Amino acid sequence: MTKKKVKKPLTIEQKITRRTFLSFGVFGALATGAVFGYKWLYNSPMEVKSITGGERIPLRRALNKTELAVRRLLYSEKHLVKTYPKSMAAKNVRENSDIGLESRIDLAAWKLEVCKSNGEQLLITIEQIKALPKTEIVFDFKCVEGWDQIQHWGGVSFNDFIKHFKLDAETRLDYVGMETPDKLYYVGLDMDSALHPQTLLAYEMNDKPVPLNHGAPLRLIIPVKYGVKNLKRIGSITFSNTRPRDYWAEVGYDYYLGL
Ligand SMILES: Nc1nc2c(c(=O)[nH]1)N[C@H]1C(S)=C(S)[C@@H](COP(=O)(O)O)O[C@H]1N2
Ligand SMILES: [Mo]
Repeated sequence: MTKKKVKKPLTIEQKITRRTFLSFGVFGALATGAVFGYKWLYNSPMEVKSITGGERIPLRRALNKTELAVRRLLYSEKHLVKTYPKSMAAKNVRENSDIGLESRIDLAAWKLEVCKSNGEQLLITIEQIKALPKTEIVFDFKCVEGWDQIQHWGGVSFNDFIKHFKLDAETRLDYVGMETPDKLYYVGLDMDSALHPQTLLAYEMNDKPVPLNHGAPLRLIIPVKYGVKNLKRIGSITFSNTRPRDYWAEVGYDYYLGL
């Protein structure tokens, strides 16, 4: 029979020494990790300046993912923007900036370009869009510059547009990008907001075709966002998992700009 070796209990001092040793070990490992992690981040390439204000790519990627996750947590497509009776809609609709509207446009030749993520491209006429069910909204349009106005818009809901043109697969991506035909004004939208039931591709303002200065022949009306995201004169629509470029985010405005 072998004699069982009885383990002698550690003294208090021994326990303290051992814990101190362990603590230093863990602390050392964490510190080394932090230093290498920081060096790795610091040596990582910068993001494309145009997307948002100049951050290391891995950090921006983490920030963007966190933002999407938080937005999804807080966001509900059931939360509708307040609407008003038509009689309250402004007759003299305010006009803000006109970037991307300065070049001449041949309304008869205009086609909406939709770029699918598989590379396929759709060219859609305004007649095709007007043939879809019409949705109208009267809501308080808000510009970050400090004005708001109750306005009446009509068009096809983005959801109906997606369904009709069989773009459901694209909606699994994180973002939608929209640009003017001359590419001078452009916005990026998170998919949830684009698919919000009140988001419209509008071709009517106060029951008449959208005037040139308000974005003829087709503009975006996205009531869950500030005015800047409501792109006038849409030329193209893209879908992606990376943030599309955004005119005002490039100079430091919040990318999301939700209300
Ligand atoms: N193409 C284009 N769309 C645009 C803008 C612009 O300068 N160019 N300005 C935005 C801003 S800041 C606002 S407040 C609204 C104003 O739309 P409105 O001119 O029809 O009032 O359009 C948005 N869409
Ligand atoms: Mo604005």
